[in-house]
Amino acid sequence: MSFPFLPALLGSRELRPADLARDPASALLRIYAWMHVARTSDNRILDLFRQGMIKGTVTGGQGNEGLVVPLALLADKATDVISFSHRGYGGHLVWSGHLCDHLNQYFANASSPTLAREGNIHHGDPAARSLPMISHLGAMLSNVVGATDSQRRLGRSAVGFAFFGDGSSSTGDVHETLNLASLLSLPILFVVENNRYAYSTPVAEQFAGNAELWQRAAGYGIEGFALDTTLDVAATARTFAAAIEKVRTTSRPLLIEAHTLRLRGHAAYDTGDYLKPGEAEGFFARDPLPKLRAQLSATHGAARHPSPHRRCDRDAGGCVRPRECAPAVGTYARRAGKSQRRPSPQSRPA
Ligand SMILES: Cc1ncc(C[n+]2csc(CCOP(=O)(O)OP(=O)(O)O)c2C)c(N)n1
Ligand SMILES: [Mg+2]
Repeated sequence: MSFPFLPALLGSRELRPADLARDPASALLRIYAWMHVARTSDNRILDLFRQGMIKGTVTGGQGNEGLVVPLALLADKATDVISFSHRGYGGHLVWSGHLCDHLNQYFANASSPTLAREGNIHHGDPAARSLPMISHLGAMLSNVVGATDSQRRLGRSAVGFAFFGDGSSSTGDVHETLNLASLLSLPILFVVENNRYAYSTPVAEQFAGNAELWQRAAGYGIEGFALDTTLDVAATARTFAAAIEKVRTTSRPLLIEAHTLRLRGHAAYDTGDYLKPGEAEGFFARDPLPKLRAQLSATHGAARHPSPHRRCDRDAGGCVRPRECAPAVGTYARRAGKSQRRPSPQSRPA
């Protein structure tokens, strides 16, 4: 299948710490572009679900882009290992493939990354060390530990990225894996996506005495800290860059409690009727995307560039206009026709 070219603004999937120091405005524009395309397409996926075109359900990453996008851009995609949670759609876009690959996945089309065996967010890119997420919360963490250990034994300076939610943090798998990673001194960045809810259960009903999850790090003999990813995307990216560097060089695990948002509730069916009056409005007021847009508009407007939002939308138009040939983008596309394609039962010899 022939996919349209990626818009120019999405030409790079990489972000080096030096980019943030040398040219912060264009580094931020790159982060914004990926956050924007993640938000726009996540919203579109929700619309398509409501039109009955997607089966099962969809768990959106709206509100979580300021967390997953900078981390996915900063990771070394040639060696690192990652397993996104069900809020990691923006991270999948950065790590693997073309937007159309991901839409094929939601539509369960035959040419989807999982060859239509799985739907929605339950996929990854194993050949590129993005381990496919499964429903069983907490279960992916030990896989990240195993795959990262394997990379290190092969002499590669890999870091593992393990994402899990505030609710998932209560599973036994999470505790076992944090303990083992510390014992074996493995370079894993454990990221708790604390959006303050698990389904309709608020954190106050999940942990005794308003526990701060990052403080659990001490119990495993590792470092930890909390970070609000909704405030200042540039500061978040700089903090993540330093954290990744530390984990890579010390080979010690690190636990980050990342405060984040779940703007569209748990899943497509969530009406939010359990929220207190005004609570949803409070979430939207903390949304990092409009704040980053305003910040960049001020910078780029002053430099007589089109506003980043308009530039993003203009470029993203290329995503929906078919072109003649498929460019080599992303890892799925590079492997197309090789390991990803298997004969259908009908075409197999009897
Ligand atoms: C071990 C396990 N228990 C329960 C579920 C059902 N379940 C799916 S998502 C979810 C809520 C998870 O909350 P959290 O970890 O905070 O992530 P969030 O959805 O808020 O991003 C639950 C309970 C599951 N998939 N796996
Ligand atoms: Mg949660």
